[in-house]
Amino acid sequence: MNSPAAELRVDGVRLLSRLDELAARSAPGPGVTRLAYSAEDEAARALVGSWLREAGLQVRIDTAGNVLGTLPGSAGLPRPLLTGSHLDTVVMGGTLDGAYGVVAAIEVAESLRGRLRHDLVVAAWSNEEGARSTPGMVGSRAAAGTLEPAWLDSPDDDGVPLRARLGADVLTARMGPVEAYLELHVEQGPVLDTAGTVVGAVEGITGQLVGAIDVRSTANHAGTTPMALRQDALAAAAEIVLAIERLALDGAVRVATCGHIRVAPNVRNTIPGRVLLSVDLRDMSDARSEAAWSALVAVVAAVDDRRGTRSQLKVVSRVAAVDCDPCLVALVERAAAARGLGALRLPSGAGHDAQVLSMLGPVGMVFVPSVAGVSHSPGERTESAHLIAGAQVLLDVVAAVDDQPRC
Ligand code: HGY
Ligand code: MN
Ligand code: MN
Repeated sequence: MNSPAAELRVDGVRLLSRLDELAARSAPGPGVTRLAYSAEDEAARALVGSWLREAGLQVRIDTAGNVLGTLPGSAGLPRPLLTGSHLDTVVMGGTLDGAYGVVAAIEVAESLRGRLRHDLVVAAWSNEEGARSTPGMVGSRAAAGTLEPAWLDSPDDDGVPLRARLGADVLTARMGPVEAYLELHVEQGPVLDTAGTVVGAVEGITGQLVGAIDVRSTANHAGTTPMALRQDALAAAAEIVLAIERLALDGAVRVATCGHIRVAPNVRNTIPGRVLLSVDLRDMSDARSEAAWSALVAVVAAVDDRRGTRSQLKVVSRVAAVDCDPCLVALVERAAAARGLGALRLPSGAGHDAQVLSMLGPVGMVFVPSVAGVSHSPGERTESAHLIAGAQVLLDVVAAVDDQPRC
């Protein structure tokens, strides 16, 4: 790069107004609901595509639904710099999770146009959140070449397989190696906000084991069936939900959650005959997540014995914990200091496309504080000054890696 990044500034006003524009691409209701492959998701991706073109990038949508903008570099180097995040949200999520990293990446491309030796690719990864009980990080996994073909044919909550949403050649979305992947994201936890520190230099990203439990029995009449003759699938599931929580409370795994439940036939006067539960286990040690899952399998077997239910458990997806590249962690700290911003090293308790993209090259993440640590909720919020500061740090890190790819 032929000029110090110090003189370069992102357009903070445009960054904030674009976040508001994206927030409006949502289904009705509290917060932002922009599920992968929904009309709202399509609208957001079209908007981002127009912003990328406005910034002078060549735009394409790959076979996994990733929106990719490319800014050619001056030196014809083999491996591009890659930055971005995702546009899809959870149900009733916030305005920043994912969208912030995409909008900031466009600002970075706008500011660095004509100044980079490397090509710069800006990405909006598809289906990071795992909408409708699909495995998450679908777009980035396709890019990294780690999308499991079997996932393409398993129906989601609406009975639609990924293959029907993405087409047959989704596996051709695989990308080549990159010089570095950098992602800017709100922390989604309380660490930076509690410490009063603006920038997080992410050291590592948590591993995840996502499971599904199908608890089956025989539905029966709620009025005539004596308690001793019941096989209540929901009462059994309630024990299992508490056992999931207990795994984390007893320290077997960092966090454990059942966030999604479906009951059949789900009517007041019928003893439930079937319950589907989700399991979300997270830890920086993949071995601990696996051991916690094995412990849960044993608990479910004991519940089945006692209650006469019949449960089936399966691992839906796994994503390994990854360490961010130490050079990039140090660069984030240096870029923050150069802007007079405090920085803190911390792990990410949330999963991110970056952990999947570590297959393509070194990854780094920049966090900014989430007020009260709230995320995946309409209450998700970050101070405007912090949003702009984070984008500035991302710009500086991209410029620094372009100058000096290896520390
Ligand atoms: O679940 C996660 O951590 C991310 O928001 N997909
Ligand atoms: Mn999320
Ligand atoms: Mn996210």
